[in-house]
Amino acid sequence: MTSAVTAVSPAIALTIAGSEATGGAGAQADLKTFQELGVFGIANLTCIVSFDPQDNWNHRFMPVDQQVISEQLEATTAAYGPDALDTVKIGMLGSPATIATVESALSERSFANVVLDPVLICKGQEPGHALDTDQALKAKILPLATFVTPNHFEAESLSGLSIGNVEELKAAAIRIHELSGAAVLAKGGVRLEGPDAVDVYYDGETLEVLSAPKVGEVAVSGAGCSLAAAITAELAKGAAPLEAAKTAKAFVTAGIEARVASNAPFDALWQGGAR
Ligand code: PXL
Repeated sequence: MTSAVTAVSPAIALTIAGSEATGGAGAQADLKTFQELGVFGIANLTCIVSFDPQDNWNHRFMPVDQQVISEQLEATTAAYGPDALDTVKIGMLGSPATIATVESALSERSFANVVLDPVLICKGQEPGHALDTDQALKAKILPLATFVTPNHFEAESLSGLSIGNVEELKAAAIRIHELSGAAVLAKGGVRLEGPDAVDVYYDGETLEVLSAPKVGEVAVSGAGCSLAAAITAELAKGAAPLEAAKTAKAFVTAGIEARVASNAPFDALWQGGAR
């Protein structure tokens, strides 16, 4: 049914991501970020993560049935054609099966902007717990991405390089661009020493270091998700990739400063911090 067109239609963005029950990370962070930046947000869920407070806040992971993931993507892409919805963010996929389902949906219709937050592990998880998932993400989703936002661990894993300083972070960003063809924002975060949180942007032409004073030395839940979601929102509104990265970094810095205290091991970023 068609209703009267509103005077100003917002840009639209889709996140294909997991739910993180406490609202810090995942699809919830993405939707709050989209809304805050004036973008109509859509979330298609891949899994539900419920931390276990009885077991050191470990992740309880429940995948969404593959058929149900396909149906969400079918509904979304039918409701909004390529002109209305050309920007998608990819967060936690969590299994090789989900990666295959999402790959086929992405291949059926081209998106101008595919922002990949290559969630390999979450804070507090052991690296390498799901090597098959990591490998499938690299093989199937990374080549489809137009923008990738690896954190320190993910940048090491994707590039195969070890990263101990900004020069090494630059080398990793360049390598990941060569592998993917995408614009890359490689995040040093609290993992690199020094007073500033340093990220490296590289798109094949421009190499730029984005720097902001660290807000404490402890990671905040939702920072990575919100950064990639803010880049997604800005791209959906028509920003150039480097501008989107700069706006997103400022948004996340303000959100970390205004973080919400939690009994979980990490406080949660507040997307309203930039207001
Ligand atoms: O922060 C990475 C992340 C992304 N998506 C979901 C998560 C997490 C970390 O906990 O649970 C659903």
